Amino acid sequence: MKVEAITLREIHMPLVHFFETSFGRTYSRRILLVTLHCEGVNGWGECVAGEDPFYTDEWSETAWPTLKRYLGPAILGQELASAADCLPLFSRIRGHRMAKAAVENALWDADAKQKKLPLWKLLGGTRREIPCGVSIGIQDSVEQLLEKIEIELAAGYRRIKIKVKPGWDINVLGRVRSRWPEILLSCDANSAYRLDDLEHLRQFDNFNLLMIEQPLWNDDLYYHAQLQRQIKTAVCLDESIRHARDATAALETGACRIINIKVGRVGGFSEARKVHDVCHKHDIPVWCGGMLESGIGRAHNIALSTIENFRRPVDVSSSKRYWKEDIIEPEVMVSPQGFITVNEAPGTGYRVREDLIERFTVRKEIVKTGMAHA
Ligand code: OSB
Ligand code: MG
Repeated sequence: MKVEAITLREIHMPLVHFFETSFGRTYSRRILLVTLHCEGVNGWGECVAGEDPFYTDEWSETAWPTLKRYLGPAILGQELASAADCLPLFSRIRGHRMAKAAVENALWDADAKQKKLPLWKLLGGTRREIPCGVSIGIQDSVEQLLEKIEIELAAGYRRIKIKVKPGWDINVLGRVRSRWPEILLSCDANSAYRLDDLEHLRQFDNFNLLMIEQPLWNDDLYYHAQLQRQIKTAVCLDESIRHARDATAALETGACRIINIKVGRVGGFSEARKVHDVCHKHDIPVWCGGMLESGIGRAHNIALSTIENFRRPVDVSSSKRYWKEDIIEPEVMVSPQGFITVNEAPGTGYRVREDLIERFTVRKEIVKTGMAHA
């Protein structure tokens, strides 16, 4: 596989409904797309960095120059036997895992297309049916949240996760649980609490939650280990897990009992697999998180979720929950039983709608080697 040219694009896509977490509200996404032009095949990747440096330090404006000046030139013109061959070429570049993942995942996509294999098989997946959950943001009122949950349960989703923060937590969980005592329910704090809040966090144990995701600092393992020893609810780490070494440290110190894998957060499919394998070895279940992706990133999350130890419902839900029109065809659909089914089609199994992408594009640049220019 040889990358002859790279198209970088920024597209704007308004969300059907705003999404609010403990760090803020998003109405519209700015998404960076990477297209690798490889000897007649195009590999597509999505950079999941946010509009602001609130979830991680990476954001849209750091990803663009990192891709253009470092990651793109590092792979252009190189003969790559497999997608993972980009890793040593990126090793000098510190951090910027979401930008790296966009490129590595696009290479996997190109490789799968060239080999005429489904991406999920190339990744070593075995599952054909992926159980899906939804992540529901903070709403203007509890009544609105209950209404949303009702809609998602009726649509078949198998797990409800709600976003929490101080002032939107115990009261809200109480209302949800009294209405639905039996559903699989979890919550995500996106680092909204401190260990001083221990007595408050203990109250989460009253709601039979599947987990509490990232209660403390975004970069912490140590205090999560202290917290996990003192609460019954399983802690799930999201932000804190940047790579397989973090996963090992988290599991060996008891900082969590479950891990959310986001392929962008850990720097691409290769590292996501390693995190998966570490967890599998420790008999710790994982599930695939979401970053309000367009269909391109969503299709990659689906492929990843077919791997064996993805044993909890994933935050990958139907395109129509996010977008009026998605940039892939068919759009992602979830069955009335709450599953996404993967098929045998080569690549992701979804066609990229370049016409629509062109309409959504606000900036575009082609990166080529100096030689290709001459
Ligand atoms: O913490 O899981 C998170 C979205 C943006 C940033 C962080 C998170 C999320 C979600 C959304 O929970 C999941 C989805 O894509 O539906
Ligand atoms: Mg999270």
